[in-house]
Amino acid sequence: MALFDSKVPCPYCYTRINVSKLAYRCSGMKAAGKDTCEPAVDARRQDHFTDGQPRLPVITAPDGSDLLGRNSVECGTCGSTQNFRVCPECHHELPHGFGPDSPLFGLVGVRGSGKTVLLSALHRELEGPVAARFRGSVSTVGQSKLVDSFETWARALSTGGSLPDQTAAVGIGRDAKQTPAVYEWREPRTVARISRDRATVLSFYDNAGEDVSTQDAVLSRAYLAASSGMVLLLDPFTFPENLRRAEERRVELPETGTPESVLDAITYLLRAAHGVKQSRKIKQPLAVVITKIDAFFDQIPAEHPLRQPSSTAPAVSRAELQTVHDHVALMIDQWGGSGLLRKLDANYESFRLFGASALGSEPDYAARRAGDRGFLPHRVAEPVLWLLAERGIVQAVD
Ligand SMILES: Nc1nc2c(ncn2[C@@H]2O[C@H](COP(=O)(O)OP(=O)(O)O)[C@@H](O)[C@H]2O)c(=O)[nH]1
Ligand SMILES: [Mg+2]
Ligand SMILES: [Zn+2]
Ligand SMILES: [Zn+2]
Repeated sequence: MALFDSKVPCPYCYTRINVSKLAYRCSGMKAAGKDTCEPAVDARRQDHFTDGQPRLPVITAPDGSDLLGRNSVECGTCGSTQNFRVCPECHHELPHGFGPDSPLFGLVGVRGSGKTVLLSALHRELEGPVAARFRGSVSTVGQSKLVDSFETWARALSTGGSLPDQTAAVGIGRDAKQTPAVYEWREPRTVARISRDRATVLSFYDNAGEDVSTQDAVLSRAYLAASSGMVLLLDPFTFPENLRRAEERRVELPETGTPESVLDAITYLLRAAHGVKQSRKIKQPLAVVITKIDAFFDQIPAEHPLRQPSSTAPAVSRAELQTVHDHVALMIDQWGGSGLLRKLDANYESFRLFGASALGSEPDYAARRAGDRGFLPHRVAEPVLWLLAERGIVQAVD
């Protein structure tokens, strides 16, 4: 069946893989009278993620290549039959619901745009309020140092701790390739009266888009090519009319260019990744998020949805999306970003503007500490929910 021959990107290495030709890692549940398989360093994991942890072997054919199949293959050494599906390229275990119709959504932003703090906030929101709101479940897949780091940041920020250190974060990204944080979104659905679970995969790696002009670009390009929708973070302080406010508040501005040049770089990569001609618009939906919106609350009426907490209704409201989009467009225009708006219009078939605050209030930028109010994420999940609604995965109402 064509469906089973379709190629879907691996959420860990972004290689397009055939879902009916997966590799399998031995579960170690040996059959009676057989030899036992022993854990060893997996060269593919080592290559892709600098992960040298010994693991049970991936099952190979007599010629030494990985034995591939749609359903679990038997381990020739120990006879185990219930083995784990792994990506034939990077050997990472695949999410339970990974299949031919698994869309993958990602997030990019330049250095300083607020990725680490926002992803830490998103981690909390997805597993808590969002899962409850949509009566679904959101879970992380496998062990991930990155997910552990989100939990550590969230805890530290809640208790008045320091903000992430830029240089350290960049160092980790450069020397060791991190495993992305992968979430599986499952929602009970009823299709033709048969209820089945459908899974959507969210794959985030913390330095995606940090440096669109250097070596990171290779991974960024694969990531952009693999994604069926993207969240792009933009730092409001980097708009021409806000530079003064940035200076007054002692916001440290990394030299990453204007929001317009950031969008140009991402558009260029997206066009290349998806092979979109200059005369056509990019089809993949783009959620453009103005981060740190708390620092601009004075420009939003108190009763506006942008200042209100997220809805608790189990559906996305199109009217609210539009109200938020319109107000953010107005702000961007006043900040000297009309060129950015025109570029979005010219290059994207479907884009939406959002405002979010990971911290909920302004930090002491120079001292790198969260404010007294701590860590109160505000509307960080909305962009992801919109992408899910665009794919019909969560309900949208007028
Ligand atoms: N006002 C405000 N500032 C933020 C917020 N999130 C991050 N920041 C600021 O932006 C800086 C960079 O954030 P970070 O998450 O490390 O950005 P990254 O380089 O993209 O990972 C932080 O040190 C804070 O000064 C927020 O929600 N509100
Ligand atoms: Mg960071
Ligand atoms: Zn892979
Ligand atoms: Zn075995």
